[in-house]
Amino acid sequence: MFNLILFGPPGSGKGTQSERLIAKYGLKHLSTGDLLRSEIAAKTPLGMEAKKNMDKGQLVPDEVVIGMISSALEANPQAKGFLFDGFPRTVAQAEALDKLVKLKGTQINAMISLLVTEEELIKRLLNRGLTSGRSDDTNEEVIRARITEYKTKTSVVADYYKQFDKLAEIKGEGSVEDIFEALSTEIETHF
Ligand code: B4P
Repeated sequence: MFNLILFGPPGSGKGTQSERLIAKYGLKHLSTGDLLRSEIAAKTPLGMEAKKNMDKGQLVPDEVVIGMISSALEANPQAKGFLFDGFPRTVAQAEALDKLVKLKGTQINAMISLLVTEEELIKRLLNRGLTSGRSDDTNEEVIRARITEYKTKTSVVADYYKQFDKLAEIKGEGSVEDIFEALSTEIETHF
């Protein structure tokens, strides 16, 4: 199995690049943001509770997202590998993921982090908010809160993988195609 984490702040291109990477490498895409938005669309109790955090730009509680990832891993026994997008976002989530993949007899092969300036992130997210219908993309205050959550709780997750020599960093600004090429080159060094 080949398991990859695509990492970066909100708006860094994780979702955009994930779509291309799963098509190229045949990995199963697991995006906690997408899973949460499906729960919201289906108006489940989990979704309604998560929406309160998401609308304020806050992270959803660890136990909720860890439970979702655990179920998704169980539901895909035939997958030849997973691309984790937007997960893990805290050290507790990273530790839980390590245990979950170990139970499956596998491991995380690499984390690739997309580096993008704050100014560019805000521009991209406000721009997406014009068409996405996402309530967390339309208000600059909420976008700034998401970036603050990233700086205080999520950025340390990169250090967690760095200690195991699994972290690579890629410039996330430039054309989507060029970033995809740089990601592909990096991924292929881990096969
Ligand atoms: P996510 O759905 O993960 O949202 P995101 O980080 O904002 O999106 P992403 O980074 O994938 O967007 P992309 O760059 O592709 O999370 C939403 C919320 O869910 C979180 O705030 C949190 O509340 C909750 N949540 C999710 N996972 C959680 C977890 N593990 N724990 C706790 N809470 C969790 O796209 C951004 C825009 O940039 C797009 O419009 C795109 O077209 C554009 N773009 C992409 N690449 C570009 C490029 N190279 N140049 C110009 N524009 C580009």
